[in-house]
Amino acid sequence: MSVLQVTDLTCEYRKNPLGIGVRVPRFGWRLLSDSRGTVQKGYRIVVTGTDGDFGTPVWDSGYTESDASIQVEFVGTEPLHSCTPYLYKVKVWDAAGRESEWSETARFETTLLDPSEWQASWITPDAAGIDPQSEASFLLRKSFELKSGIASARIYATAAGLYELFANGRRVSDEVLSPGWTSYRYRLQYQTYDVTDLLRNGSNAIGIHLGDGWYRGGMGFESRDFKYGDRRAALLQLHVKYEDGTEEIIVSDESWKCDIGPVTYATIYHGEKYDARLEQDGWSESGFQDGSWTAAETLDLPMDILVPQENWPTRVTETIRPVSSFVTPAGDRVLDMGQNMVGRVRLNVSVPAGTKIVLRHAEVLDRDGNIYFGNLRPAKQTVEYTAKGEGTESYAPHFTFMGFRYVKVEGFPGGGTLPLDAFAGEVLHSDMEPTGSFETSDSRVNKLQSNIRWGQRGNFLDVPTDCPQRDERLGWTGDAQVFISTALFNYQGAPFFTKWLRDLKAEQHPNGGVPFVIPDVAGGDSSAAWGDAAVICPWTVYQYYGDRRLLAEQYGSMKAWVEYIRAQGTNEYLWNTGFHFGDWLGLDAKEDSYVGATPRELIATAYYAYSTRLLRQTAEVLGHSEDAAKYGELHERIVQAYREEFLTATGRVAAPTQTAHVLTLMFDLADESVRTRVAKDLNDLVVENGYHLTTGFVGTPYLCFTLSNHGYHHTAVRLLLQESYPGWLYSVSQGATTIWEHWDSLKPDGSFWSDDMNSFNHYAYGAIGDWMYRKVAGLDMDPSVPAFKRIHIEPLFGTKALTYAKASHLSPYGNIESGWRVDGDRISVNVTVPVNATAEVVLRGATVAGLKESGKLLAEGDGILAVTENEDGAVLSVGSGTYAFEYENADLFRAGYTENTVVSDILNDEAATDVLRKHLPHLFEGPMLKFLNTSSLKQVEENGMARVPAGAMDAVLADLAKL
Ligand code: RAM
Repeated sequence: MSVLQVTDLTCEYRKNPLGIGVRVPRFGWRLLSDSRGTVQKGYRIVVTGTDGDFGTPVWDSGYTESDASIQVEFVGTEPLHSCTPYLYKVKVWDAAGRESEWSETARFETTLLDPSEWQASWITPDAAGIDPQSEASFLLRKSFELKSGIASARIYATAAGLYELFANGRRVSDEVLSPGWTSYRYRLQYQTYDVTDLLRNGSNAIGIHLGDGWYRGGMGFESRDFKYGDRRAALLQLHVKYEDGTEEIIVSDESWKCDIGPVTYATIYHGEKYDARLEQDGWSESGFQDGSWTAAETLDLPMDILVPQENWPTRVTETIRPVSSFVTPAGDRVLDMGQNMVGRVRLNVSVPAGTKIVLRHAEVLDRDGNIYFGNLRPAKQTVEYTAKGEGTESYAPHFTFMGFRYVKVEGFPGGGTLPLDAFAGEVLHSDMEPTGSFETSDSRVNKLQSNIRWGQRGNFLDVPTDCPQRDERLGWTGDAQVFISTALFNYQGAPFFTKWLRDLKAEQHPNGGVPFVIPDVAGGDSSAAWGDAAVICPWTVYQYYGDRRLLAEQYGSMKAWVEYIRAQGTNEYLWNTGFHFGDWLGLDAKEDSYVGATPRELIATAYYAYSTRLLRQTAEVLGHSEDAAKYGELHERIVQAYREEFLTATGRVAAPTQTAHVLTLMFDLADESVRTRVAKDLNDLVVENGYHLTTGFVGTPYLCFTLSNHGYHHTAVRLLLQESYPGWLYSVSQGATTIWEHWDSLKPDGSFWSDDMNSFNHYAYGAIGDWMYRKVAGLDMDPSVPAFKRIHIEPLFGTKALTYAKASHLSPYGNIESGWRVDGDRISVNVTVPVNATAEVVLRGATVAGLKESGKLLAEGDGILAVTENEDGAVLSVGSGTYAFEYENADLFRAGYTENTVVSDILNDEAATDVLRKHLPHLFEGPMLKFLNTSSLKQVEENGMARVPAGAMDAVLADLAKL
């Protein structure tokens, strides 16, 4: 029997979600098939109410001829009700005429679809009883009676602050740092919890533990101390449904009782103090005596900002043990987690009452081996725990998080090294599904990939932040924009960016300008390459997930940003006014400057062109044809203005920087006739710099792409593999476990970049990951068809330095794999294409006649839809399935030296240097090579001073060709 199976049902990207807040949810599923080339021809989806009777559905699509298996919108015969569970199932037919079984039944549940359904009030301790300005956490509780026959119970809750929820003495959920961080002035998420199993008939109690968090803890660098509000508060509504069909609703109101909690201090930047002696046993249980507690008072906080949870919740996603403990030269007792991580340390201790254990978190040790706090700026990230002295106590901070690898421990009984089993690192971040893997034959590159992922984990704690440790941890738009594409390869990020982009839209200025950070706690106006996040991020989410709805939602915001730029200055086609961060942290910056040498107006205009192009494409996708034409024309004029201002007619880029060349090529700003020249100039800039980059935040993400796209993939790979400063592997060689903010955060001599801005966990330069997936492993998308429905596989191979690379990406349609290996002259390429997708596979250097698949000579059929050959190699169109291609090509992995190769390039390669030395030994005597360093071999031959004997250069070239 053949297999065609429907799996992985999702509703709004989630499996069996609670708390669906939209009236038209979108469904998706994946398909399994035991034969190649399977495409869905039609589907049927049936959604039914709680009775589970699919015979009386709220929506039965019937057989629907369509290949859509993602983003399928609900079109029920009746609207969805609030707070109601629904069941659904799917079956499909494929083009070969097969019909699948029904999928397993999945469920989703709606939340409060109408804001008027909120009956609860915002509550906080009565100011007469508890000082609202107290730094201590608050406990809020309510006990109540329930009848027997509870069928289901849900809590909808949130806080102005951070909260932990308890029912009858138990934590209701493993989610932490709820309700997360949004632009609270406009939007505040509430959470939905299933508490059916925690409640019982008779007496019950609910407790809320309330802290300040992002809301009131003071955010922003340079002591901005930004607070959203003056008083914390909680909001809760419990819906209990009984088997007899009745319902009871319990809400937060003045009947609640309040007290001070055991957290005596907590803020995001500075850490937490906790006194376990202040714990009150049973405080969230019904029998607890709360007679001495203070009443709650209601606060008039807005209700119209409430939105159901949009992002993945934050959770402990991994627990790591310290790898060692040691005493530093300064005498500190320090733990090494072995990994720069973000989260918290859990203590498991048995110590006398009143023992105070202090944990101070830091990222690095200085060159003397002492723990280094300098780069944290004012952020203390210190945790103080005072024990109650009753057996083993387990504690981890409640309302904060730290970015650290090392922990200085004070007050721990005994001396010398610390018992490792008393400490565990709890890694916290938005609990996104991992969707990517990347590996090569070079373990240093694999470490880089690991560092990129850790950088993402640490800085995707509900908001895409620049860094997780110093007094910043902010949603810098530029950083998010450069990294989003890499991020979406590695993790499922649609809900994460949907939430953040809605915040961006909410906080966009009336003139279309975009604040530097979202949520905006820093003020500041718009900068090129930062504000462009408004356009680039929704477009990227659309490309990865086909999320047209997000694109439609953000369209106004995208357009407002482009119109904002257009309104700047006096020339509507150039952006040459205002403040810009420029090529932030570029290495060609002037002494004592953060801003790289590439002119800011060049960057601003290049991004203006790029955003306008994406806006035009968005208008096309959304069917706004007038806008598409309008922005198409605007784009052309910007490109024209760019050429006039920043390019000579013969293709010289006005600014001789790597970044200027990169943007010119990546955003298609040069006329075709001069592109080759721009690319060659860029390659020369890199080669002349000894295969080192000089790019900052703006140029770095695209540097290798532009080289690879224009025939210099060899150079790109050598940049990747460059171990000496500056380059990606420099930090790896220095033992980094995350990506650094500066190429030389830690200098070769062991000293640090200045304390004023030096993060060891900054994902921006991790943007290289995108290129690693697409160009090194060759796993790419066809940009004209979103969500990887049409895949593009084209490994570029590169140099002999890498002998294999492989990547996978779990796309909406299923897992994609692309991997290659070279063994002598034999090249094998393995490809997996998910069902209902197709791929174009370009096998560089292959001929159709010499190509085998799974051991057999290539022929159309069995998934292989079409085969052609061009100057690059064999080009195949394939359907779903797994393919093992094999061919031989002796030249592909040659270093590719020619008479145009520059001497410095030869000198960077030991084997090539030997060739030159063998045939032209005299060049190595005296300073001759210093004269010839930037000359090509041809120029050397022509240079009389070099005294190259007749025929010698031919011998050099012949030998080089063998490398
Ligand atoms: C710093 C951070 C951040 C960057 C801004 C401009 O605060 O490095 O990453 O985007 O500056």
